[in-house]
Amino acid sequence: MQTQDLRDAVLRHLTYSLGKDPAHAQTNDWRLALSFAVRERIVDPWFASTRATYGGKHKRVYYLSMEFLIGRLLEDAVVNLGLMDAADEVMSGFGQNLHNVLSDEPDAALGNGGLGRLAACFLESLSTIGCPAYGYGIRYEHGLFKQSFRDGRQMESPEDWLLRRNAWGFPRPEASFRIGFNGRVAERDGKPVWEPSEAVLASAHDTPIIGWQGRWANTLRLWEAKPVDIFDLDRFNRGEFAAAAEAEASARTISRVLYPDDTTYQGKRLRLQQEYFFTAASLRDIVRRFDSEYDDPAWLPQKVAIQLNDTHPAIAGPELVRILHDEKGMEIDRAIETARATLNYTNHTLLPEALEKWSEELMSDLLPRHMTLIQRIDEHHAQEKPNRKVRLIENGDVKMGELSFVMANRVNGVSALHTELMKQTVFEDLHAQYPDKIVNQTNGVTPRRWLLSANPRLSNLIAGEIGMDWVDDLEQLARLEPLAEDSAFRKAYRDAKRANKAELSQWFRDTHDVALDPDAMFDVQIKRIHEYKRQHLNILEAIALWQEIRDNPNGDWTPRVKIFGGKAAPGYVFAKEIIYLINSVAKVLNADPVTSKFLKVVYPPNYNVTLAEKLIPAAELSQQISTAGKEASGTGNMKFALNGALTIGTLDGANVEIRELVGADNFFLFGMTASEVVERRKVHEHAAKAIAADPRLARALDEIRAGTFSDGDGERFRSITDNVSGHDYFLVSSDFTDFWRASREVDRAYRDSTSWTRMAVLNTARSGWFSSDRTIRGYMGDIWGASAVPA
Ligand code: CRA
Repeated sequence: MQTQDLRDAVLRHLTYSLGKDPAHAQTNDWRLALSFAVRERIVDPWFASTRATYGGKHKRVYYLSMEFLIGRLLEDAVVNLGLMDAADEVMSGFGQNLHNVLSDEPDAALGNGGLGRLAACFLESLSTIGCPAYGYGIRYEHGLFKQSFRDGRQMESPEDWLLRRNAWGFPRPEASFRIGFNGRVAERDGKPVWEPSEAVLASAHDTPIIGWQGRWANTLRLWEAKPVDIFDLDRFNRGEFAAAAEAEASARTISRVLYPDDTTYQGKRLRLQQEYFFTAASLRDIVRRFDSEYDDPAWLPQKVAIQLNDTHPAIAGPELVRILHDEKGMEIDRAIETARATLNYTNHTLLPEALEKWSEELMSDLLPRHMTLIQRIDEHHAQEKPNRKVRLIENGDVKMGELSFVMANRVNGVSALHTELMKQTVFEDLHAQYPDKIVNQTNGVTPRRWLLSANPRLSNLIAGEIGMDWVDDLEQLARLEPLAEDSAFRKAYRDAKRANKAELSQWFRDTHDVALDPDAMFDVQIKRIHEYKRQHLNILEAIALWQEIRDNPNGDWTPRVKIFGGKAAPGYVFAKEIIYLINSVAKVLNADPVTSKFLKVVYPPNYNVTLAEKLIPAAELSQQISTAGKEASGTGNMKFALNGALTIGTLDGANVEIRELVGADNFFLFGMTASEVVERRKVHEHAAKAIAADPRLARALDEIRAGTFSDGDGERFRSITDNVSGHDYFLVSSDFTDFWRASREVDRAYRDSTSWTRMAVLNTARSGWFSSDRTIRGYMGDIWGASAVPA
């Protein structure tokens, strides 16, 4: 019945929504027809969810984020609605392959990395749990750039996910707000009023996000920037064609592109405009919805919880105060208190270069009223904490982290270690003043996407043993634990991994023309390229290993394929050098007839959510090797452990919790701790000392300097070798020796496939805690005071 209905709906949409004759329909048309047919089934639960929220006067959660790295949506929706088999049958009936149809969808990359992907997992968990929530962000015309390699170097080209029709967004031109910039603060009846001199329209697009089993759906509302006046007809008529469209172009610029920086912050006017644009539109929408139900703005904190995803929406503090005070006439200190009781802030990084600051000059120019309100908030804070050291404005800069902290009811870190370090470092003084404000909520990942749909072989195996309850109660995976001792189960588990590896190898052959040995260990490091993540440590280890294999080609080596994936921010020169080095090393190693059967390095370009979904299920070793104290949490690390890859890692971010849960015996630990790192940096010439103590490291560096990977040009990778042997802030040299030791331990462990599989099973069985459902329940209880609506 389900199949018949779905078939009819697909055909109906192909014909009447897309105007295509089945005889001439292309994959893209079938994909859109299926998407519309599936979307149709989301609409009723979506409306029902909205009605239930209004009817029960439930508290709503609003997640404000500059980034939502959602990837493809069709498969998510099909899986959550339980339509996988039906869709497969229907598509085959039309002579289409469901897998090809699903793969045709552009990967919506409206984010850079972990922070954006976390937001996407959270939306899905909020819907699965049935917590009334909205995600608010920007509908970038171009998401994260496309990466390609030319002669080993990163090239960037614009991403174009909207070129083909987007099946998921419902445009809501009626939901538009005028967002002002610049101008001045005037006084009317003795009260300050902001009179902006420029404005753009924020126009909404809604995407329903359906939870597991279609019980609940929330909304992701993304704002598109449009001109207030479409077009200057006078100028056009005067023949000034380009000038006539200028206002439009400049308005649209605001939602044109995603800033491609990950954990580095760029102080650009456009960035601040983007931040204010989406924050102001979202707050107006939130307040409008609140006003439609309640008369008294004092009720706001009871009915609304707003989460600021990092400082990017930090302007929400002064903006909400402006709305409550300037527009609704609430007394200023009460307005500050009310806003503060409503807002919460998640910190995602301690890296100083990522902590946003805006010059007072820019802020006063672009948002003059907000600048005066920030001063007022600063005073309010001064009265509250007279012995304070912290100022919101310092050396001519507004500090957005401090502003967010002061304006938040709760501030959270994203792993236990990160939260502790927040208390000890960036927010030490503020934490002393508000000792109850900082709480921890360790990140999580949605098991629907990262296990059930990305890894059907493992999911089926699990389902055969413990049923399907784990899908929305991931700690049920603990029931697999005894099976680690069951040789038949281990074999099935190993077979599933082997089949995933074979499939990935086939993909590499088809798309990149490289042959991988599916019996080699698949060792994967996929994440943004950043010095603190230390992809250069990993490639140095590969060089050293290659040298040893060459010395002893008949040795008993454990075959390995090292897989890298990740983009570098276009302006991050050092990260791009690392990419170039990895590709250059890969070229030499893979062409070596003697060593390449033991060691290969591959680096597929354009790593994104879709590629992650292919790589993670096939991975056996997960590289989580950041300098301790630098990776706030990581979420890839959780996806790997869940899919049965063992971690080689430092005590950083959520690695610490992963190791605690999966057990120290099932985790390859190496490297300095966060406090050792701090101490080590004080050692004079620490890098030179580490190199002098480790001939392997010295030799690997010399090999680069000799030009082996650069056609004899010894200068090409000087920036890297100089850094690692010189300043070496991220302590690549100091951690190398222990990384080498742990890597060889991995080699030994891999050779005993029984015990390796046992460890892998235990990783899966003990990763249930890393579900984003658990994280969201934590936010609901500790931060938002929100509840799920009973079904
Ligand atoms: N780059 C952290 O570095 C963390 C995610 C999500 C990051 C990761 O360790 O897992 O956030 N920080 O919490 C960030 O974006 C602005 O800071 C990240 O994605």
